[in-house]
Amino acid sequence: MATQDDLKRMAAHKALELVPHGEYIGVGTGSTVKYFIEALAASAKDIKGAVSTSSSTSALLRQHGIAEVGLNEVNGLALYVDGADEINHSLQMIKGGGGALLNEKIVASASRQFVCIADESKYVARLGKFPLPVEVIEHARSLVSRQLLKLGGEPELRIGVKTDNGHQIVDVSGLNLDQPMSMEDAINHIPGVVENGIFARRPADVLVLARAGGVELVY
Ligand code: ABF
Repeated sequence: MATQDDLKRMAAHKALELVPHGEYIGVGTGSTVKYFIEALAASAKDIKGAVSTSSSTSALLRQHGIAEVGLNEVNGLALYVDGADEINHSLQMIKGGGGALLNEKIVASASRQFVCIADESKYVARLGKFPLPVEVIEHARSLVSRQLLKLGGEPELRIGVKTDNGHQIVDVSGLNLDQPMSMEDAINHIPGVVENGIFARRPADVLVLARAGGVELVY
């Protein structure tokens, strides 16, 4: 019986087939991405370098001898590989459980192809069971939380967490995400919100989905 970790590893390995030679790629954050970095390091893929999305991913790249480059040093990226907390059948996602949503959305926006790697538990018909991470400026946190309540959410501060960019995160339950693009825009228009974890304006281009029966590419 395949464990969730086995499935994450299967998706990560399959994603290697989509990595072009001789290009810069973006690399996301999380445990599925950790398996991707390990597989990339063990493969013969000769990428030019990787743009990281978090200090934890930078440490993994360093540990595996994969050259890291800054986003300002490249003119766009061929490919971005990252996990998700939830992904729907339109390949729109909730991300940010790992706290790296701002850098992930930045690097995803710079990439020509977004490859999401996930086990079947992340593949959902409707987004929103996973509480939505929202990155906020600390001194505006209460103001933002009141606005999120008006949108139907129940915000909860992620205690003791500061993002790599020095902000706080509130995790918002109970939002209706049936119109994910509208909600993504509405939340980002609240003064004090830095970014939110709805990836609907820039969804994934392909999902590498690992199930017990095997791995499939979903477009
Ligand atoms: C990351 O992937 C985050 O956006 C998301 O929280 C995470 C999923 O983590 P894991 O791969 O560990 O399930 O990009």
